[in-house]
Amino acid sequence: MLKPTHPLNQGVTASSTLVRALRAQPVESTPVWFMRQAGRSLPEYRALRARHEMLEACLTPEVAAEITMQPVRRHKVDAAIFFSDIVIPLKLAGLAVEIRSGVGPIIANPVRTRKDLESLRLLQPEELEPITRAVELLVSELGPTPLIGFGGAPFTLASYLIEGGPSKDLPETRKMMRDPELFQAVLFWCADVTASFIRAQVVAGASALQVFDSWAGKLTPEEYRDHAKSASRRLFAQLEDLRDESSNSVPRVHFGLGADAILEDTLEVGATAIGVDHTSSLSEVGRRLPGVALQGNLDPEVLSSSWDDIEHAVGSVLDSAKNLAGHVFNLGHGVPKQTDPEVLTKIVQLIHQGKR
Ligand code: 1CP
Repeated sequence: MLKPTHPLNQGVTASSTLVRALRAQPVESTPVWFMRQAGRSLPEYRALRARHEMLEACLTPEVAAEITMQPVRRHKVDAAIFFSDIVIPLKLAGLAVEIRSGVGPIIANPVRTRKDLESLRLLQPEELEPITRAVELLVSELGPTPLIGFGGAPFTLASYLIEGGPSKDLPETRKMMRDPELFQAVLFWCADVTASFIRAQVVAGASALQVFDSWAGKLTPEEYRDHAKSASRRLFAQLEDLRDESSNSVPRVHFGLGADAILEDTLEVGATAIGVDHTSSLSEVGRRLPGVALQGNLDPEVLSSSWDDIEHAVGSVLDSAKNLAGHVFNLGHGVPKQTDPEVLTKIVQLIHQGKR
């Protein structure tokens, strides 16, 4: 159960366009936010990060809250996404994690054997305090703007844990899939620590949550169903009781990159709304998943085109979304770091004006 001070419970964010659109309720204008809106493309982010290492920034509540606020202030997006990273639960659970600039997360002792698995432990509530504190600071500053809590899907998080860092082909992960029992136990552990991480954000005040399965598309649909799906179900099962005081669930978005073939599966595991990347068509996904709110799906590459082309591409996304039960405008994946921040601000204005 949520605390009584939760903004979704108090009705402060329940009437926001984000929460209503994710609940497939009518909205006066399409809500918009951008995956990876915090960071990278913003000069004010780079200035702050010059003084704080990535992990330190994530785990210092005032800094994490400030970085989360930056795109809200600048672009006037309809939601904030908590500034953190999918590997933070690993760090909080005592693993030696580093986030190397320009590379990504590095895990000093990758988990590859039963013995490695036995060395892992679950999170203690007090270990989540930096997260709770940052979210508390944020929700009081955000007022009516909802905060989205997030975490990595078990498969995506496990790929970092097993590989020890970013990897294109996931060779060690694929090797472990040949020991399905061990693979499942590793994914279940990832599901459990991520569930604690996401729950902490929602209980402290986030009004919606999103699970990122960025590497789901590296699996065939059969591999996903055989090796990854049950762990995602286990994660969502630990989030299903998060409800507001009217017993409405906290919206649960599931985003998979390159996941067109398994969108039904990503809903079935316990999501209430689906994030769609730019390789799928919103209108077609809408027909496949009737009644479900969708989020997406402007191709991030378009952001470096001329404004005329961007306007046209935004219009196409809105057209494709017009018969959906609910639509939250977003990119098909994260904001590329060379993006001109002005362009994002103008897209928000364009969508709020409802122009095509
Ligand atoms: O809007 C935001 O930026 C919110 C914060 C956020 C989120 C939602 C960060 C900060 N990371 C994430 C999620 C995340 N992290 C995902 C899922 C979403 C996605 O696919 O983009 C993944 C796969 C990661 C892992 C990760 N962390 C990578 C990718 C590495 C790879 O395999 O290619 C990287 C580069 C990081 C570091 C990171 N996390 C966040 C930032 C701003 C950075 C860059 C830090 C730096 O170099 O300065």
